Order: sequence, then C-alpha cells, then structure tokens
Amino acid sequence: MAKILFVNPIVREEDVPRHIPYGIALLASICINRGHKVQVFDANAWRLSDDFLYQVLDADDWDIIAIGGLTTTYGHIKKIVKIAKHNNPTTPIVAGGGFLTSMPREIMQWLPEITYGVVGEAFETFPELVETIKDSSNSINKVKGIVYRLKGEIKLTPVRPLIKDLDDLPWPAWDLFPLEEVYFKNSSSLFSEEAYISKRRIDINGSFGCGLICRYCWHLGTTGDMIIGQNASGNDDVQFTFGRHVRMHSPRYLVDMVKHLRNTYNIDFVNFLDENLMTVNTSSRYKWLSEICELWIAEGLQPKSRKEKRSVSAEDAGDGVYFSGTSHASLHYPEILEKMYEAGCTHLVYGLESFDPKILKDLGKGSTRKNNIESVGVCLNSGIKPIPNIIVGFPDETYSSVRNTISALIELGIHAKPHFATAYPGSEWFNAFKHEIIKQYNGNLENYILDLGDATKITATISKHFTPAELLGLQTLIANKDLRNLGLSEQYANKTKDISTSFFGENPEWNFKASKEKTPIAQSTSKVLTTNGK
Ligand code: B12
Ligand code: SF4
Repeated sequence: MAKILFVNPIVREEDVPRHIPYGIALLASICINRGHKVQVFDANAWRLSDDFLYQVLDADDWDIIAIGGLTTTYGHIKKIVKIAKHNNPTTPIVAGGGFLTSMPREIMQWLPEITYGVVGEAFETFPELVETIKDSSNSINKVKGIVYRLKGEIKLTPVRPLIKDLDDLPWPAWDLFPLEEVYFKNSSSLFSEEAYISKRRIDINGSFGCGLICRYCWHLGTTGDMIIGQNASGNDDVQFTFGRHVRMHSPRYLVDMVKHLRNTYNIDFVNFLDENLMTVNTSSRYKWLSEICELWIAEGLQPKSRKEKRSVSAEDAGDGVYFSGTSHASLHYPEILEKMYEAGCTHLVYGLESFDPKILKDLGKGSTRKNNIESVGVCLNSGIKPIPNIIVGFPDETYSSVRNTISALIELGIHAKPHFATAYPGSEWFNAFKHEIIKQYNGNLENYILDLGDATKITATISKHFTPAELLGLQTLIANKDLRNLGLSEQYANKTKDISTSFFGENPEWNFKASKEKTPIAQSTSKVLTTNGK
C-alpha cells in the first residue's frame, strides 16, 4: 500500500475553476481500487497561497507526490515541484498528462525535481509505477510508458499498449474533489439557456481519440498517436503520428455513470469532454450517439422540457440531465442532432476555424467552406445551439483568406472573436515551426511554454505573412466584421511590402511523423484495472 498525494495544478487562472480534472480523478479511483491510500490537493479549485501547499505536504508521510495537467499548467507545476522537492526531499515526484507527454525529454531537463514521468496513457502505467517504487525489488526500467533518469541520462521505456476496453475503467473518484464548495457553484455557463440555469454540472469523458488530423491539434499520446523511437540524436524520444485507435465507452457504461451521478449528486448537466463527439460517432459507424440518446431517454435522464417538447424556463433547473459537447461541420447529420436534442443536448462547440477553402484544405479538418456555412443552420434547426470557434493567423493566412472568413460571418449573421493560431506542444504545427518558435523566444523554448495560455493573446507567430501587430489588428477586424478596413489595410500592405515572400518556412522536427504508425493496443482486457474489481 502506498500513500499517494495528487496535486491538481492551476489552469486558466483568470477564470473560476470549472472542470474536475478527469484524468486525475480516474487515476485516484484506480489507485484506491488497488488498495492504496489517496488524497487530492486540488490547487486549481481552491486557489490558495503556498502556505497551504506546505501544510498539505506535511500532513502525512506521502510515498508519492503525483502531479499533471495540460501544457498550459507548466508554470504552476514548475512552482509546485520545487516546493515539494524542497519540503519532502526524499519523496518521489511522479508527473504525467499532456504537459509531460508532449515533450518528456525537455520537461525532465527543465524540472530535475521530477523523479519519474508517465508518458501517454497512465491507467496501467501509473499504478504499476507506484507499486514498483514501493517494492524496490522490481526494476523501474521494466515499467512500460515512463521517462526516468539513469546516471544523469534521460531514458524512455517502450511505449505502453493502450487498454483494449475503456469499460474496464472504474468511475472517477469525484468525492475527492470539492463539488459543493467549488465546482457546482461554477456550473453555469452562457452557451445556452439550459447551461445557464445549470446548478450541478459534472464533466464526463465518453471516448479517446478522433480520426482526423487537424494540424494544430494533439491527442495526448492516448489515442494511438504516439510511438517511441530514437530521435535524430540517437536518444529515446516520443514521436506523434497520424496513427489512431478511436476507443469509446459503451452507451451502457456512460448512461449508468450519468444515472449514478444523478442519484448520488443530483446533477442537472453533463459536459462531454470528448475530443469530438461526431468524429467518434463516425468511427462507430453512426451508432454510438444514437444508442446513448435512446438509453438516456429509456433510463429517465431526459429533461422534462424535452419530454414535453417545450422551451426551458428558470423553474426547470434540475428537471433531468441536459448535456453538451463538441461537433463537426461535415460529420453531423440532422437525424442525429434531432435525437440528441430530444435526449437533452443543449449546445455543441464547432471548431469551424476559418471559411477559406485553402486554409481548410491544408488544415486536415475534413470540412469545406460550404460545410461550415451550412453547419450553423443544420445545428440550429435541430434546436441545439452551435458555438463556433474561429482562428486567425494560420501559417498561410492572407488578406483574402481573412476576407473569406469575414464574408461568411456576415452571411451567417454570427459574431466571433478569433483565437490566435498557436502551436501547442505535440501538434504537427509545433514540430513544423519549433525552430521559428525558439527563434522568436530568443533561443529559450521553456519561456514559450511558460507563456502559453488559451490562445487569446499572441505567443509565437506561425503566420508566414503577418506580423504580430498585424494579427492583433486582423483579430479586431474579424470580430467587427470590418471589410472596409480590411480592404484599406491590404492596399497599404501591397504598397509597402512584398506579400509574395514569407517571413519563414516550415522545418519539420523528428517528433512528428505524418504517417499512420500506431501505438499498440493491448490484446486482452486489463489485468491491472480488473483484478481488484470496480
Ligand atoms: C477539459 C479540458 C480542458 C479544461 C481543463 C481541465 C483541467 N482541469 O485540467 C479547460 C477548459 C480549462 C481547457 C482549456 C484549454 N485546453 Co483543454 N482540454 C480539455 C479536454 C477536453 C479534456 C481533458 C480530459 O480530461 N481528458 C480525459 C482524461 C482522462 O485525459 P487526461 O486528462 O489527458 O488524462 C490522462 C493522461 O493524460 C494522464 N494524466 C493526466 N493527468 C495526470 C496526472 C498524473 C500525475 C499522471 C501520472 C498522469 C496524468 O492520465 C490520464 C489517463 O491516461 C482535452 C481534450 C481531451 N478530450 O482529452 C483538451 C486538451 C487537453 N486541451 C487542449 C488545449 C489546447 C486547451 C486550450 C489551450 C484551448 C484554448 N485555445 O483555449 C486551453 C488552455 C487554457 C489555459 N489557459 O490553460 C489540448 C492540449 C494541448 C496541449 N499541448 O496540452 C487538448 C488535448 C485538446 C486538443 N485536442 O487539442 N481544457
Ligand atoms: S476534429 Fe477536433 S479533435 Fe479531431 S483532430 Fe480536428 S481539432 Fe482535433
């Protein structure tokens, strides 16, 4: 038995905490099932001073301190591991999740306080690592899917096969998180009336993976997209590919989980964290979402307003379980959207990104200008609110591509303030533009990682034709749908600069391989997850 302290770092400091960290909640549950003693310090939820972290670190004789999150939590993780190492110098610190998986060698170099890193899917790796650390007769280098140090050198073990059946996973340990004190208070969002009246929302994850290959996206090494090989310098390293295993929970597992959440915590809303519900539905040959919706209704989760086919009002809060998620402009169909609406779906996020045909083609999104334009009406007709996401500053963005986006926004009568194209670690863009990013940060890649946020500000520019100042202006012109000033800007630019040349080119790094090589998937059900029962 090990005593494990999980620390959830702060994410999106400018906003209130809205999302229970699903990965940590699952790992905590798996470890409890295996007989370990687990505690969570949810630094993101509590937002307390460092004094409290010291108190938590002193509160017990922890055998392992575990920390992880997405790349943008790097700055806070850096601070926490320094405090933890200083306060508990002999306790191993284990890190995992997106921030580490995207660049394990660099993270181990920058943060010498981390003892071991879990690379990619952690469901089997983490408990096995914990048990190996506790039982010193086992050797660390036998644990697949980790990064560690040997005589000062950074080593990666072979890739961990992905678990075959997601339904082997226990339900997350929600009770270790401050639901009443923090998360339920931040349930409401402005995306739809039903989301606005929500008082008790919890997020759930129905699947891992997405069959598409958008160049700015990344799948956390948990969807078949990661292999381990020797990089250009002959060192073990991660390589991300177009390989995919799209895995999904059965509708029965998901609906039972939501029923349990309804019975235990009286929830009124779930947000699906899935990368993209429609691409997963396509991988299931269009059955998955239909079956979820049918079961949702059959098991009594359908909200009353939907049963009675009427609009929702404030008094309807808690009359069933509404839900939201992500959609795709060319893979959603009226029949499935209508079914989702009937079951309780309120809004879907659409990564439309651009309305320029060439930008969309180069992006790997699998949608066209026509799909994007039509998708808004198709979704609205079903009763579900589409929430469009737009990006400015693509590598090949031009005045003409921006014009195509603005004209579509005008045609649709919708408003969007675009995010800036940002190369997050792990993505194809990051690897294509890494040299340029490092140059823009005066040779210091870590400063770039520390600077990353939610793409509402400019970090490194990957646009070959626009300066950062121009991109800021273009963002405003798109938000204001201002074709007049766009035209003037183009005229001036044509006079003063040679727009046919690029500021820089793509220079692909070893860590991305545009081929379909896949992480292996386990041949049988997980022994680690099933031996100790749910
Ligand atoms: C929920 C979520 C968020 C939440 C954060 C939730 C939280 N408390 O951490 C919010 C809404 C704040 C968010 C914001 C953003 N997100 Co986000 N988000 C997600 C999302 C949808 C789900 C994450 C999740 O829970 N997955 C399910 C769990 C089971 O997976 P997991 O967390 O990865 O955990 C597994 C492993 O990674 C590992 N693990 C995780 N934690 C730990 C900890 C330890 C100790 C160990 C050992 C292992 C481990 O174990 C788990 C099992 O294998 C993912 C997409 C996806 N479906 O995964 C994107 C994703 C993580 N987000 C992403 C991005 C780009 C963003 C934004 C930048 C988007 C934007 N433009 O605004 C912002 C950043 C905001 C900011 N300022 O920091 C990228 C990650 C890019 C990167 N290189 O890190 C993802 C992958 C989306 C994508 N496909 O591109 N996000
Ligand atoms: S559709 Fe969404 S999840 Fe899939 S690759 Fe593109 S951005 Fe990523």
